[in-house]
Amino acid sequence: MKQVITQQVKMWGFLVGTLMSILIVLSILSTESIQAYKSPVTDPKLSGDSEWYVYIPVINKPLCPISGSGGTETVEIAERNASKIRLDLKTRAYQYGFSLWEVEIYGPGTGNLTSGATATASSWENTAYCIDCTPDKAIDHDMDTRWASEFYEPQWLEITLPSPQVINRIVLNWETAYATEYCITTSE
Ligand SMILES: [Ca+2]
Repeated sequence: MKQVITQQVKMWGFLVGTLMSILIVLSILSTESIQAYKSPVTDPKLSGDSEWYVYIPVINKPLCPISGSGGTETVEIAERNASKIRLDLKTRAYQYGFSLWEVEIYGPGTGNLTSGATATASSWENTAYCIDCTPDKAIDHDMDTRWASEFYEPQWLEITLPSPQVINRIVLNWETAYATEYCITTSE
């Protein structure tokens, strides 16, 4: 009997411990996600203005969800090294696809970093309404050309810079077919 009670105590102790660990991890992730979008943090490693510093790791997780309103949208993000920038487009404003005239990526004090970049996407439109609206049209520095997806959701667009860069701002120039909700993920 004593052995059975001991086993049950161990089992419940394990379950409670596991549940608490999950809750702690979820709490940390939620807090950091909000901070990354609402309150950009400068990585002190990059500032070089102090010999001593507390290391703050740049957590590279999705900025999500972001509510879109179309037109030109500027998304300020915490400084981080990135060579890939991915847009996960969740919901459409209209029954057509998603479409972007241009995606601009900036770092502190830099111009648009997409020169020499490449782009891929989940799909693109090639119809009489939008001929060869391929992903590269979103980074060709031409506001008269655009990438457009096929007419379903979700979709994604991924941009690869020629080399990792410090970035802190992404500007989306939407055609009429914008995303009402999307996420941005960066990686080195
Ligand atoms: Ca363009």
